[in-house]
Amino acid sequence: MSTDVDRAWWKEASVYQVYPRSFNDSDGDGLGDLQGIRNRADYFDELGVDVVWLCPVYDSPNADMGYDIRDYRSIMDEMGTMADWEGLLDDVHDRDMKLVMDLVVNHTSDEHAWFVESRDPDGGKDDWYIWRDGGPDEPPNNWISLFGGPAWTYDERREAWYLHLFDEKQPDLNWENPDIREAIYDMMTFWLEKGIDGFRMDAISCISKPHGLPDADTGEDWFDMDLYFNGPRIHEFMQEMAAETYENYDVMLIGETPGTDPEEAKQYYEDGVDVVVYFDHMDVTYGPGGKWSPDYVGMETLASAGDEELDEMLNTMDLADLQEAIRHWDEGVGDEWNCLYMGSHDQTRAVSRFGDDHEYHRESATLVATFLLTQRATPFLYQGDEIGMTNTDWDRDDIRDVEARGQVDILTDEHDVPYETIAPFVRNRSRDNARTPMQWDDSENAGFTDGDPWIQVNDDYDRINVERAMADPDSIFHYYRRLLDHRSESDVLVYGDTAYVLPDDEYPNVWAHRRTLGEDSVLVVLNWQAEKRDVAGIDGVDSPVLFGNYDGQTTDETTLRPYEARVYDLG
Ligand code: TEU
Repeated sequence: MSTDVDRAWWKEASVYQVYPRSFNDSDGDGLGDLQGIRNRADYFDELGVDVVWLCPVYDSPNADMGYDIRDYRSIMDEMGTMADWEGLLDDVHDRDMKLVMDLVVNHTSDEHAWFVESRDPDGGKDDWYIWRDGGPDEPPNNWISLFGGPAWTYDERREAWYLHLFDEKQPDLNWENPDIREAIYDMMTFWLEKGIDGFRMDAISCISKPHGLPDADTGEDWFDMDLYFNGPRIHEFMQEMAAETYENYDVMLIGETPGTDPEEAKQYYEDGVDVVVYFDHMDVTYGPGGKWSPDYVGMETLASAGDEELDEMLNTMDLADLQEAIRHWDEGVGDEWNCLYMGSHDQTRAVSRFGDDHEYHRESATLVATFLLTQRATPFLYQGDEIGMTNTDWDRDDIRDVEARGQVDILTDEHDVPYETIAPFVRNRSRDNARTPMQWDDSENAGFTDGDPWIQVNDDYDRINVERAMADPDSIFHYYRRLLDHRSESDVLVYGDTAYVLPDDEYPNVWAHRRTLGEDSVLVVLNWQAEKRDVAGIDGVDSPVLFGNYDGQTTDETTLRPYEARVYDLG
């Protein structure tokens, strides 16, 4: 084992993301809650993760499921009480794990007391948000929201426009105002003093807005959102935040930084952020039109396509693009560090997106696990991906995601497309797919709740559930558990440098990379397809297999089976 590495606990750690609303309901109201998470605290330990990141549990009217905060210092009623939260923190710490909290400070809810006062012309907080005067028919600039539709809403009470980069119920805070910054830093210190182990900083690259809020460039079918990200004062704010809040605490800082490239990321690292969350590897499955564009495949093609064709259209991926995304960040940040996720509460299910959620469900989910856990990056697991939860179909009325709802409205109302045509988009794009209740067992509602779940349960829960996964030593769950365990013992898997070996034309749909640290070296080969592939020509495939997702593999057998993943020990 080499010790010549720049060690940090948050590099060696694995992070497990909990979406509390959908994790476990203890009181039968159909919504997950803190006590529900506490009841399952041993589960984290059994899986072998080190950090639990909790999506927002603060008081909120839930227009964007907790990302619209009404009160930063209290817990949402449906989730429980501050005492429950403190109990959870203890439960996590008692198991030698750490707790990271979401920090949503680009915006608040429009029901936050600050905004209520800000709307009031005599409220005394008139410049706590981003307001512009003007008639009700003419928004101050051409910006559109990241969720679709205009980024400005006219407020009758104040007779002015306010900016919201996200939903209209999420007004953007005015970070130019030192009072707001101080109020946020106080709030952050409040949580740090409670003993949390880090923040996941939501949309943090959006907090500094360009001077004068100029119009964005547009074309016929595109809109340049670059103006929204990494504004002129971003690093000044980030440095001030570090100095005023977390600098003297041993915490993990995760910056969610849409619109950021590795060069920019390095500046965040200098500011004090430990890892930034990037999206490039998620975009590789979208195709040229992006996530929701109606021009993506053409609605007519979509309407007439069969299931298989649809799946191709909506979930295509070229391994070369995936490699470019990963490599861009790995090489781009140099000696700094990355994190990596294959799913989150904002994404669709990893196995449905990157694998085959039918025939090769287990094989492809474990291949994705192998990919995730063998990169030079802190791995983030999203709840349910460790048992291979899948995307599902959505009736229009069942959609809960504010983004998906907005985009569906735009497509049906402005582009006149029937919902049936868009439904495959919803199955393959909507964030609701990640938010269906955690599938604990095969009892009613997958063991998530005794009441009416707030969002539909995926009906594959009789097959895909925790109880079943834990009872089967070959399950996806146990594969994750073993590989996590392996990674935590392996300096080369955590700190080793990466050499990108494949894909290339000779081995279509095969991924390979090597990790090397001093004398230690491993080779990861992933047969990312339903066909078998002989990989005899790849240097190192005659070495002993350290790890793999098929039973009975032999090292002299160089043909990889469907979605087979192998990690070879090169010595
Ligand atoms: O997401 C920020 C962000 O960049 C989103 O545009 C993200 O790309 C989108 O949700 C993908 O569809 C964060 C949170 O993770 C998300 O859940 C919130 O809705 C959003 O901020 C607003 O707080």
